[in-house]
Parts: sequence; structure tokens; C-alpha cells
Amino acid sequence: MVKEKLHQTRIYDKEGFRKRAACVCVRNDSESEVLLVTSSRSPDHWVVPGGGLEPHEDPESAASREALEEAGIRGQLGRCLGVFENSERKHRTFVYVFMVKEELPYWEEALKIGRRRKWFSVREAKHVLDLYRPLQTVYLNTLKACRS
Ligand code: O81
Ligand code: MG
Repeated sequence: MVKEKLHQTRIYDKEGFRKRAACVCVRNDSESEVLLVTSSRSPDHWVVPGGGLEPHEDPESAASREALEEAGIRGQLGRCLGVFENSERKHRTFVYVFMVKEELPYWEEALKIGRRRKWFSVREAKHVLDLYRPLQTVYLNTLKACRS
């Protein structure tokens, strides 16, 4: 199922949930730091980089594309952390670990909408996500740094 958005086509699954993909971006194997980006609508708040799948795009490709567009990073897509449902907003997000190899000085959404990126400890990341997008804190729960 597809639906046109302003310059974008939204893709939905069979239950009518918009399909998204996102990257939990880490620096190294310890997975102790996470890179977040500012929200497009609320630039004082932080979110996990991600967005809607494009037509004929698989979730892995969408996740890497969103990391580049929203955070200006290139790297290696790792394991899938799960598919996370937001029943209120009616979307489902495929979430991957993404090992950052390169941080570009300028990127599409920094130039277009002034989106920023920043590294946080996992603990800090959970705190700032909880203020604005509490459901995204759950993405971080199975990182190595959160295992006891
Ligand atoms: O563009 C969110 C956007 C926004 C989301 C969704 C996000 O216009 P969209 O519906 O695609 O925007 O809206 P919901 O209601 O579908 O979840 O939330 P809101 O509360 O502002 O309407 O904005 P943010 O979390 O930044 O406040 O995220 P983004 O514009 O920062 O990327 O878009 P998306 O990430 O699902 O999709 P795209 O592909 O990244
Ligand atoms: Mg997005």
C-alpha cells in the first residue's frame, strides 16, 4: 500500500502501519556511545535517525540512507535490534545497529533544515530520548552497554 506525502511516498504494511527504518549509531564494539540527531520539528530535542521506507526499498537500505541524510554518517549496518511499533502514530520501525566509520562535515539535512548530530553515552541518550520520544529509549535496551 502506498500514499503520497509532499515529495515523499509513504509505504504501509498489511495492517496499515507506516514502515520506517532507523539506526542506533555506535562508535565501536563496546556500544557505549550513541549518535542522535535533532528533531526536524523541535530542534531542541533529540531523536534516533530514521524515517520512512521508499517504494521498493528494503529496511536495511532505508536505515543506511536515513543515517546519511539525517546524520551525515557512513558506516556498516549491523544486527537488527527488532521491529518497534508505535501504535499511537501507527508506524513500525525496523531498527539496526550501525557502526559509524565516517562523519561528513556537511550533509543534506544539516544544510537544508539545520539538523544537528551529537554523541551521547547510552545513559544520556536514554535520558534525552525519554523527554521527547520515550518509545525510542527501548531501541537501546539490547545494546552491549545495557547488558548486565
Ligand atoms: O521524513 C517526526 C518526523 C514526526 C513524525 C514523522 C517523522 O511527516 P511525517 O509523518 O513523516 O513525520 O510524525 P508521525 O506522526 O508520523 O510520527 O513527528 P511529529 O510529532 O513532529 O509529527 O518528527 P520529529 O520526531 O523529528 O519531531 O521525523 P523527522 O522529520 O525528524 O525525520 O518523520 P519520519 O522520520 O518518520 O520520516 P522521514 O522519512 O525521516
Ligand atoms: Mg526521519
